[in-house]
Amino acid sequence: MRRHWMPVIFLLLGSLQVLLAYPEDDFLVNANRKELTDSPLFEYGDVRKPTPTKGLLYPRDSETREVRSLDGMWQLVRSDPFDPLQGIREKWFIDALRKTGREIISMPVPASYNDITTDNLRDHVGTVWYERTFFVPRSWKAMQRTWLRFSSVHYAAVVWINGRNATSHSIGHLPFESEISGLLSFGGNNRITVMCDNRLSNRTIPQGSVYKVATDDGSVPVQSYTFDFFNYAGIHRSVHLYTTPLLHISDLEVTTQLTNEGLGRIDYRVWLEASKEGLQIQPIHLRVRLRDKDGHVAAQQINKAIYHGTLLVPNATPWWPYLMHSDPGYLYNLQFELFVSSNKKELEALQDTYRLPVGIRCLNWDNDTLLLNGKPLYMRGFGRHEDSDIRGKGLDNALLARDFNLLKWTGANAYRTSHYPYSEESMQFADQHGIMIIDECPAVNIDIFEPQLLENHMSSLEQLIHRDRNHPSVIAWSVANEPRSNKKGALKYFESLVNYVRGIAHGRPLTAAINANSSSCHLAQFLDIVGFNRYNSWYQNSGRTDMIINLLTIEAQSWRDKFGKPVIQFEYGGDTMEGMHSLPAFIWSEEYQVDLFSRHFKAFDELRGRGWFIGEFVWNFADFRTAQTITRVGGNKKGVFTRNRQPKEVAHILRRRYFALAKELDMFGLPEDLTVYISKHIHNEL
Ligand code: GCB
Repeated sequence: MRRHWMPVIFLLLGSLQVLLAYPEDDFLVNANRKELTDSPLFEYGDVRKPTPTKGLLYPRDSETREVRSLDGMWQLVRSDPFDPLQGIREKWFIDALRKTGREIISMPVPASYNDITTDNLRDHVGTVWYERTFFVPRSWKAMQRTWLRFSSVHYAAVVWINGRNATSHSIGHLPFESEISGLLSFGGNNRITVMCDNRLSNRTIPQGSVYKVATDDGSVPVQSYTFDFFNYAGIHRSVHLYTTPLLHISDLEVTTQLTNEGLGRIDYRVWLEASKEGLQIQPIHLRVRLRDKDGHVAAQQINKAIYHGTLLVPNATPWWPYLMHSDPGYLYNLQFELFVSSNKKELEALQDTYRLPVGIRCLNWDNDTLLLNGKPLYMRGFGRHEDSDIRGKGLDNALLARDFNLLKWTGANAYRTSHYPYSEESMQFADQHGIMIIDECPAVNIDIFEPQLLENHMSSLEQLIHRDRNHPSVIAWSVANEPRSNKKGALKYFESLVNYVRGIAHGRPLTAAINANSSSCHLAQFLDIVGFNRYNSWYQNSGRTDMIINLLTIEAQSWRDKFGKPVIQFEYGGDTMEGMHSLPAFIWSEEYQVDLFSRHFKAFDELRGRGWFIGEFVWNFADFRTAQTITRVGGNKKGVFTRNRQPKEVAHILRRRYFALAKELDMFGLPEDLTVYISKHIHNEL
């Protein structure tokens, strides 16, 4: 009898816990913009540091691990926008969602849910519930642990397996995982239920607010936010099940160095984790083997009960960015093997294997420049978005491959993950193709600086750095995009934030994309690289491309004079309707975009000569969806490519510049199709 009641009590306690962990008041705040004009000065001494995340290695199969995807068609029901937690109170997770009697919608994973249906799911505010079933093989029960890993759910998620709470997470675009061995039916069918909440508040990263509006059909909650991209939501990236042995490698950290003589150095650290049963297993040896692209062992080490060390690699092949070397993106394979004691030979009882792609390179910076493998970098690239028709922010490998082909076609060597962490698959692609990444956390347009926000902001950076620290492509962390850094509250806030991030930055400089002025910004002083966003001849002096060069060079110089650090322009551009032409140029026309870019190029060349200007980033790579406003025609049209990834006229001009820079800086030959035959006199000119 007592046994019979146990699961019920457990479930009741479980849902109470979830409800308590869900502060409803945080979301339904009044969006009175007057309240947001400046924030009170908080004392940050008491801000709790976020608990560091654990694990999170990208799921890879090996001799000792299996990976299964839970991607595919799931089922979705939406909650009443005015009662987003009804499903928790009524325990929708206990049984199949169809038992709720609500409309069931077929929903692909990964994808944003917003643009899949034909109704107002697009603008839904609050929670939706996802569900699917899956089999777990019987063989997984013995001597294994099973983990459930989400690569990203936006914004917050609570997860149940077979009606029992498995995990929860908030902050979109970041992975989370949990062991679910104790919740599964091995050899049977299992049900996974996910509640996903898209509401943004003053404390979420990024911020937003939910308020009520009176419509013809009664009042409805509406999400407002100041950032300029659509707040897509849902299970945005892949969901995996994976197994590990009872004692396994749970985390890895590598840093690399390279000497002038070509000696590579890899410092590594390994974390192990054991289940209760695994505690009896005695790890004895760790073998770390570095293999080159052809599979030859380039270095190795066997440690007895020591889980950190250094590999030296004579004549290492360095990791170079695209168009800085003829073989960019060179990756080794670093294999970690854990052996346990056995009566047999010492390396016979293999317990766990994990392989990590590693690029050997060194990154340094000073007050003038950023150096990769001893060479000063000049970054030519883009701000981007994960955004496409129908899928929204859902991972799409076809789109990813197309985007990288276009990046390389333009001759770009870098991009910023504006304004949130991009998929792990895209980070792996960047490593492989030699594209440098300015890795940005999701703190876009933050405005009201308060301690709880700071804690979440710290956590978003901790999770980002933890996820991406082993990628050679990551050359800087961006701590924010366009925070209201001229406000009083920003000073203490960013001092605390940057102090915290310095301790975990893992050998990368800190930067941010700032739109305050150099005279009033409270953030730039804490950074290693000053990045600014400025829309000359667009938001300022619209229609006047003849005012760019002076204003831009004066502004860049002012950042330099005040902070004495390398400077990058992270955003410039103008909205352009594909196919709209005007001679002379008129704003929104393709000619205007060309003219605006060309004037910027001239200013950049002037600034490059001054020795501390180290990068130019276009806004944006492609057109993207935004909230509905009268300044956006179907979205933001500042793309060099359309949302469908076809070039506007300016793409061809930008390509000529980026390849000209590759030729000038790294002596790369120009692609043959950069120009078309015009006449025998001008064929070879750029
Ligand atoms: C900015 C923002 C970016 C916007 C862009 C624009 O400063 O950083 O998110 O999309 O301006 O086009 O207005």
